[in-house]
Parts: sequence; C-alpha cells; structure tokens
Amino acid sequence: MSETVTLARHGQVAVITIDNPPVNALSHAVRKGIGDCLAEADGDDAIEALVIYCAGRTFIAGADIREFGKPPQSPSLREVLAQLDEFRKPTVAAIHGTALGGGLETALCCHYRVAASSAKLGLPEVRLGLLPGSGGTQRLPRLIGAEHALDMMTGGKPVDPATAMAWGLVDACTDDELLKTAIEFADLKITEKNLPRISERKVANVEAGFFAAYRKKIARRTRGFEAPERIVQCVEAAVSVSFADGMRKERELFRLCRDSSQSAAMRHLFFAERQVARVPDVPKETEVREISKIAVIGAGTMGAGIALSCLDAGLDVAMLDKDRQGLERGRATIEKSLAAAVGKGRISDTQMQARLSRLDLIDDFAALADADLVIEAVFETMAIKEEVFSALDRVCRDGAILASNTSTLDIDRIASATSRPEDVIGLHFFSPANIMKLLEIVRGARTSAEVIASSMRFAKQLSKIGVLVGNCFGFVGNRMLYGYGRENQFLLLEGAAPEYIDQVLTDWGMAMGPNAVGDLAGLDVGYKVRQERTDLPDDPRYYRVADMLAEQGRYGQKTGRGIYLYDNGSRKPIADPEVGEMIRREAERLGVEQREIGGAEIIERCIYALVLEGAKILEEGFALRASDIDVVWANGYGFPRYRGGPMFYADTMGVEKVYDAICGFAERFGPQYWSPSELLARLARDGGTFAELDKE
Ligand code: 3H9
Repeated sequence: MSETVTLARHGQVAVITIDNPPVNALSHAVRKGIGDCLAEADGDDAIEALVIYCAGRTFIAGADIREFGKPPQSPSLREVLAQLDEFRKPTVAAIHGTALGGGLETALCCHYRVAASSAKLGLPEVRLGLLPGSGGTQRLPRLIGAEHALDMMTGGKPVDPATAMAWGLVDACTDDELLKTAIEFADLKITEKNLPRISERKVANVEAGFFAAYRKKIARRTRGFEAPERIVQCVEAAVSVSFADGMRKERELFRLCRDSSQSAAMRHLFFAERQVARVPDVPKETEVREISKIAVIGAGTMGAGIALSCLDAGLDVAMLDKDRQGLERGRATIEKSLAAAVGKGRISDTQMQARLSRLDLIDDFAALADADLVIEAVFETMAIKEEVFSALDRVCRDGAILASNTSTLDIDRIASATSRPEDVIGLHFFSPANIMKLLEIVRGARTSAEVIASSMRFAKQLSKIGVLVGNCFGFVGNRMLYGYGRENQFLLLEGAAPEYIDQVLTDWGMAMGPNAVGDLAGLDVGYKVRQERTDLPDDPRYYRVADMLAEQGRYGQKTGRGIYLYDNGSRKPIADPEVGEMIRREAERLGVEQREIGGAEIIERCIYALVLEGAKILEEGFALRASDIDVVWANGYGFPRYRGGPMFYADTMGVEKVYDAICGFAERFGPQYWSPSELLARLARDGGTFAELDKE
C-alpha cells in the first residue's frame, strides 16, 4: 500500500487518509492508493463505514495539473471514483481547506459530505480551460440543480459551507474537530438501508428554454472561450440522457478541452502566477518587514482605490491630502465603493463599518512617523514626487518602506530625493485599484532585497499578484501598451473605424477594445504624459487622433464625449460620425491614405506590437521571464487568459511566423516601429520558444 494513502480503523469506521503535500492533488500514487484502500475496506467485514480524509492544510485540491500533457497512468480518476461510487458501505467525505475539482468530484462519489465551517468547495476546472472530467458535470446538477451547478462550473468560484448546506451539497458542517465529527456521522449511518447515491438521482426539472437563457446570460463574459459552452453541453446531457451516456459525453468534451491550446494557455498562467513570486537574487529566506500601518498620499481616484484595497485586506490606513476637501472626497469615494459592495451582498454592513473605522484622514506629514509603508499616489509629475519623497525622508521612521505608485516615472530619480534609496520602491497599482489583481513592483537600482521581499508579500496580503519589473519608461505593462495603442492610432488614421477595431479585438478576447479603454481612462491622462515626454518619435501621426480629441476637450466618458459619445452618464459607447470625419480630414492633411482594413491585420498589428516590445523588455532585462510579462497582461490589461498572455501567444502561433510578420510590417511601414529585436530573431532562427527561454 502506498504511503501517501493509508487506511486506519476507528472501531467499525475506517478512515482513508491522503497525505500528499502541498495540496493533496490526485497524483498517480494517490489514485492508486485510494483504489487499494477501497478494495481492502470492501473485503474487510469488520469495517462497516468509511471516511475519506486528508492530512495537512486541505482536502484534495484537484487532479495533479502537472500530469496533464503526459501519458496517462492507470488507474484513472474515473476508474477509482467508479469504485467509490459503487462502494456498498456508507462513505463520508470529511472536508477541510479547499475541496476543488477532482477533490470535490471525489466527495460527490461519497454518500455523505461533512465540512469544516471554514472549508471551500468548488469545481474551478474552467479556470484551467477544462471541465470537471470525473463525473462532476453529471453529479453536481443531480445534487444541487442545473442552475447552481452551472454557476459553480462556468464561474469556477468556490462556495462556503453555509451556501453548500443550503443547496444540499454538504450534509453537515462543523466547528468542532472535523475527523471526529465525520467518524461519528459515519457511525450513525451504519444501519442506513438506503444509501443515497448521486449517480442514481435525476436532475430536478428545468424549464423549457433554460439552457438558451443560460447561454445568453454568460455569453459576454465567456466570449471566444470554449470550456463554458462545453460545460453547458454536459449539463444538458445530465438533464436529458442516462448517467452512463452523460459520463460518455463528459469524457469526450473533457478530452477536447484538455488537448486544446486554450487549456494549455490557462495552465501556463496558473504556473506562471506562482513562478512570478520567485526572484533569483531575493531568496525565500530574505527577511520581510512587518507591514500593518499604511499611509497613502493623495486622495484622488488612485489614492482612494489603494487605500480601499488595504482596508479590504484588514490593514490600518492613514490617507493624506493637502486639504480637507480632497480628503473628504477621497473618503466619499471609499464609502461609495463599500456601500456598493454591501448592496451586492459581497460584504455586510458591519464589515463596511469595520473597514471605515480603520481609515484615518490626515493633512500633516508629521503624522506619518509611525507608518510601516507609505504609498505615494499624487500627480504624475517628477517635481511633485521629488518634493513628497524628500518630505517623507524627513518624517518617516527608519525601516519604513517608501513607495511610489508612478506608472511611468524613473524610480531611481524619485529615490534620489531621499537619503535612503534602498527603502524606495515602485508599487504600480491598476485602476480600479481595489479590484485589479496586478501589482507591478518596480525595483530601483538600489532597492534592497528586504524591501523587494516585503513588497512581494504585501501584494499577497492584498490578494494581488505582485510582478517584479525593472525601472524603464512605463515599466513592463505601460511600455508595451504604448506599442499596442500606437498601432490602434495608426489604424484609425488609415481608415479603420474605432468601433470596428474594438469589436475585432474584443471578439479576439480582449476584455475591452483600446478605444473604449481610452475613453474610460480619460484621454487627457495620456495626453499629459505625452506632453511631458521628450523622447517621443518625431512623427506627426504618432497618437495624433488621441491628441486631437484631448485638445478639443473630448476626454472620454467623464466629459460625455471622447472617441465615442455617451448618453447622459451612460457608459455605453456610441459611434460618432463627426469623429470619423475628423479623422478622415486629418489623414488627408497628413497624407495618410485611407483603405479597407481587415480584422486579421488589426489583430496582427496590435498583438505583435505587444510581442515585439515584450521581447525587447526581456532582452534588456526589465522582466525576469517571458511568463512574468504574460502575468502582467492577463491580470492588468484584460488580455484573454485562454490565450495565455502575449509571449505564450507568440509561442502558440510559432515565433518564426510572428517574426516574419514583424519583418513584413518593417518593410511595409518602415523600420522605425517594427525593427525586430535580436532575441526574437534568434528564437525564430533556432525554432525556439519563450517558454524554453524561461527554463534556461
Ligand atoms: C481537475 O481536477 C480535473 C478533474 O476534473 C478531472 C481529472 C480527470 N496540481 O496556489 P498555491 C501547487 S483540474 C498540481 O501557491 P495556495 C502549486 O503549483 C484541477 N499542483 O497555494 C504550488 O506549487 P509550488 C482543479 C498544484 O494556498 C503549490 O501547490 N483544481 C495543484 O495559495 C501551492 O499552491 C484546481 O484548479 C494541482 N491541482 O492555494 C485547483 N494545485 O509551491 C488549483 C496547487 O511549487 N489550485 N498546486 O509553486 C488552487 O486553486 C490553489 O493552489 C489552492 C491553494 C487554492 C489549492
């Protein structure tokens, strides 16, 4: 018998314990171990009931993702779960931590489920571009109904035991010792004559038209993404055909998902988001500084969003602004967001009050003396930042971390306004700061390892993904955005309508089109940054449309007019023929010939511009790995997760093909923007990939 799975007797009840750290994934050894233990327990007449339990921090968190893409090893999870489903004595899953994917599918093959009240239960396969492939799509709707099951499987979000109890997903929930409770529960079921077997149930009635309506409900959020539609098809089968036929359907569709490039892309991001925390010259043992008192300087949209993100994470926040009015506005922004969260049932009123009670409004730098971390979020102007950092240097205690939320400015120059550059770092949040997962952590030339390690841990405290980047203009994300935006701007001048470009790119999977994003962020913001820059290309076409709109006061949503029109505060963009005409005249003036432009060209120019800039960033050492760049784009810029990020996408397309297209653009549009990087040329020549480069 395997050591990772053991069988022990507690009176008439036997306990199968799985011990496969860190998350008890269903590796080959675990599957085999469970199968062997089931066979032993089945043949032992002294055993009257069975509990499945896990050692360590969690119940089974799913199939072992590392095994996907490798030759399958028998027994499969399906085979083991069929054995469990048919077990003749009462079976109880004792769930703590996270019962996810194949873990929850295992629990669904037991007759009963007992959960610790802190547990989470979910089928998150969709986040890996998969569907539950060991009966989950057939058993879950039989137990909790088609709609809840679809929500859990197409959204991938786990539920808590209270919800699970209400839906009938678990039979008991406990604050006491879990294993003891589960054994007692199993003991009581020994005499039960009719053991409930989910596979023998029918799905509760669904109304005619239910699936069509459900597809419509998820259409926007799942555009271009294959797994959710396949999950719906599996649940349709659960409703309309036998359990055995439904299982066959699930198997067929699971295989399609497993072998798809979409799932490969999402698995790539899963590991990339964990790899990103590893920084070669900042070892795991690096000491981290305690961060509990935060100060945020600037109570504008960004400052208030950062403060809210810290409050959500349970930290104390002091928010500083020049005047009382600014501070009150910042507090009002925070209150409004919290009230909206209460309205949506995400937090309770008490939780909202608790967060607000940890917020302190201050207007004097002297009050920052005991902050562990100060985050500056004032205007994006170097002179102002320098002033703030020199003031911080005077008042902050030794060991405080001094961070700037700059999105473009030179961290080393900001650091040189202090006498302690080793304590200065960039913490670049993305708007809305309390929602977006990405935090770019910008390392200056002298930032200490301790400050980097503490900042990476701080990102975790905020439930964000911290990506360490180097100090170049725009860092990783915004530097790449410049190339992407530039192509959008050129395409506009060349005759592509803004709504057409946006449609093509959102159909391709981007969360929003670049023109809608510009209007949302405010066209005045980019305009101001470009005005401050002295290194822009000498090209009258460069961001010309955006500049023209900003100069006319068409800032976007906030002024009701940008590249699109907006009706009375609505956020729905409406195409504006006046803008089309304005662009046409400007193109004529600049001698740019307008023409019909197809979707394929829009995608290639915008996305390959990202790949090219990403390759240059890697080459220049401003990102540690290609996969870090993917993490930035998937979490900060709405790049479709099922395409894995720009660098993974280049690998999927073939680096050589991307390189050839870039060389073609260099010939057609001139080398100024399209001269390929050395690295890209080398990978194309050697048949290499960015993924292999990361392994070197
Ligand atoms: C599935 O079940 C398919 C079935 O329906 C059908 C099959 C036929 N496998 O996230 P953490 C590693 S699909 C292998 O930092 P946390 C992870 O890489 C699966 N490894 O911890 C990391 O390694 P390292 C459905 C896994 O506490 C370490 O564990 N299940 C797996 O923040 C710690 O992870 C899921 O999608 C795995 N399944 O979060 C669940 N899971 O230290 C995916 C984790 O070397 N997992 N690792 O970097 C999670 O959501 C989180 O890891 C979890 C813990 C919530 C469990």
